[in-house]
Amino acid sequence: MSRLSPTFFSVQARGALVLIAGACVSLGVACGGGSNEGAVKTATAPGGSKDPSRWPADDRSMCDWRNKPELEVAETVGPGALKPNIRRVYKTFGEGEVRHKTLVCREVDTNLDGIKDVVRTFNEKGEALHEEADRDYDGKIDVWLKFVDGRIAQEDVDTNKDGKPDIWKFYVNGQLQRIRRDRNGDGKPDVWEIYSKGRLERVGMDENGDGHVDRWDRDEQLKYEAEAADRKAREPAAEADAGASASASNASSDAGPSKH
Ligand SMILES: [Ca+2]
Ligand SMILES: [Ca+2]
Ligand SMILES: [Ca+2]
Repeated sequence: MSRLSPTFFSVQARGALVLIAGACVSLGVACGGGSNEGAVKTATAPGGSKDPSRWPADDRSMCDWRNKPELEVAETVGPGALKPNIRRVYKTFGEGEVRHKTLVCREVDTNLDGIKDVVRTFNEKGEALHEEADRDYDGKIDVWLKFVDGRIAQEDVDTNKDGKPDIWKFYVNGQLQRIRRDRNGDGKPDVWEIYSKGRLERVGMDENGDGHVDRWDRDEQLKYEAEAADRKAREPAAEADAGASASASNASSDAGPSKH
């Protein structure tokens, strides 16, 4: 692969294939082998068009390459596209023997409306740093990814279209550890989910909006209530208890015969 050559309008782009495939999976749309154009049925960002001849001159580039002659820019045509929809920006690092050219930014118009909708940056070692994406193609970024040592560390998602994240996912060694969710749209988390080996272990709820967990998950709560009921059952019986213990299995059997 001539990865580093400025092959303008080249059809071959392995990285693009991977990226496009990823987009197809996450969107649940059929992308096929590239011959079935029109198979991608997605929204069109404002100013964009599904007709390549009407693509805007400004593709809303998110890679910082303009007016930077030291950078090398390559435009390629991805699968299913008739015009270049993938931009790669390369930068040369080092001097002499250690001089090398590296991909520092890649952006793709995944729904082929002429507007770039996902951008990823890379460091000098070629490791992913940051990604931003407009996954619902409304022209606004709704997903932000951060990478540490090239692995996913955090994913922020905007689900209510206010331009700000309301789901924050945290990863350690590439594995999901925590999710914070903002359910009432005040920009602050009120649900905390703790994961272990990728499985949800417990959930904390902030019900009164003070920013602190005041209730842990359902199982936890039921266990606590059962223990409380058990403690109460051991205490001397009070009239008020009859109603509360009615749901308990032993309530009806000893209530009837002894009293009447
Ligand atoms: Ca697009
Ligand atoms: Ca969006
Ligand atoms: Ca939001």
